[in-house]
Amino acid sequence: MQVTKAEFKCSSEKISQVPKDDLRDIAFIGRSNVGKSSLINMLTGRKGLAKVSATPGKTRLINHFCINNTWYLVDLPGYGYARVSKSQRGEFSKIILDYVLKCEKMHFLFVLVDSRLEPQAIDLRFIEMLGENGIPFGIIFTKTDKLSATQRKKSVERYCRTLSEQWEELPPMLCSSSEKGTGRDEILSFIESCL
Ligand SMILES: Nc1nc2c(ncn2[C@@H]2O[C@H](COP(=O)(O)OP(=O)(O)OP(=O)(O)O)[C@@H](O)[C@H]2O)c(=O)[nH]1
Ligand SMILES: [Mg+2]
Repeated sequence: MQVTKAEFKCSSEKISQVPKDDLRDIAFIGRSNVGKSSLINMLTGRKGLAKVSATPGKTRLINHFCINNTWYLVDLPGYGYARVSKSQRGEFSKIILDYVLKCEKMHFLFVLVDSRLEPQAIDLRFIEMLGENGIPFGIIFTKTDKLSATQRKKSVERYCRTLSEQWEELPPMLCSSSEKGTGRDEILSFIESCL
């Protein structure tokens, strides 16, 4: 798929505010700082479209970016960083859970994980929650420019082994580097097949 047009549509504090059209959402979630916003910029070829920061917790709202006037890329706040307030039970904020579990626009979710790290407990809990709720998702390994080809392969294999302990069938998995543009064609083709 070619991205011919990418524009910011809106930021929503809650799911009642997301666009009320029938375009479908492809969303990115993952730990704060994993590279969700950077990946949106890389895929759209628009550097400043989604706000990137070296400080975790940059994205706080549900951000819709309209692609080719036909679907949305959605940038979500990260989990695992901001201290959870008393009113927010559990480790995933209400805004994330509402969007992922209740928003009807949500068509497919990519869980981004840092390719350099061993499987993180919080990501595994999030993935388990998706499985229990039948949410369609795939995994994208980010920041692969920081690894050699061998290290990257080992990292993906390690993730597969960990997930195999719980899952009979593994989710789709893709690799990316927003720095180098790696994975762009594969991710866009995958999204095209989803839509
Ligand atoms: N080397 C490298 N750095 C990256 C890559 N993607 C993101 N980064 C860096 O990682 C940091 C976080 O990137 P963001 O895209 O803001 O991460 P995020 O997941 O949107 O973070 P929150 O909005 O805080 O949840 C920034 O300093 C980016 O420059 C990548 O592919 N390679
Ligand atoms: Mg972000």
